[in-house]
Amino acid sequence: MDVTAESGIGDPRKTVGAVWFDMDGDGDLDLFVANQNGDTNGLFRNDGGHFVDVAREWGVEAPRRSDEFGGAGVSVADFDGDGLLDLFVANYGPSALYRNDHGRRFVDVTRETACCSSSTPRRRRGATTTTTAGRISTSPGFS
Ligand SMILES: [Ca+2]
Ligand SMILES: [Ca+2]
Repeated sequence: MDVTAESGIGDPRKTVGAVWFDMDGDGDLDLFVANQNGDTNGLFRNDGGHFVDVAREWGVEAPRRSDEFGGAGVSVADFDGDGLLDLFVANYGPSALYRNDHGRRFVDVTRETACCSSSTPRRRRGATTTTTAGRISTSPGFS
């Protein structure tokens, strides 16, 4: 039985990425959908089995995008260890990292965390990276 329409998730926007997670800590799974072709993202809060798009209120809508811009993939992790699941959106265009703010909204922390830069840092010639007992260390090379 297809419950897409009656659940509230039925959405005509084009997408390629989605992730289920409990964004507000109420014990049920909510759904983030990364959309394409300049469409805004969707964030469907689970209200007793019916879903309501709260992307704008929660700060992950990403409006005013060009037609070439879109979300390509999403992942969820508690990157700052505060017990709340945060959201990473890989985009065609600059990607975004959203910190979960007390299970009430997301805050775009892409810039302050230096996450997702489109430019690749240049490494000096001869620099080496080693992994010892799970720790990664990089020795400076020569210029
Ligand atoms: Ca929930
Ligand atoms: Ca967190």
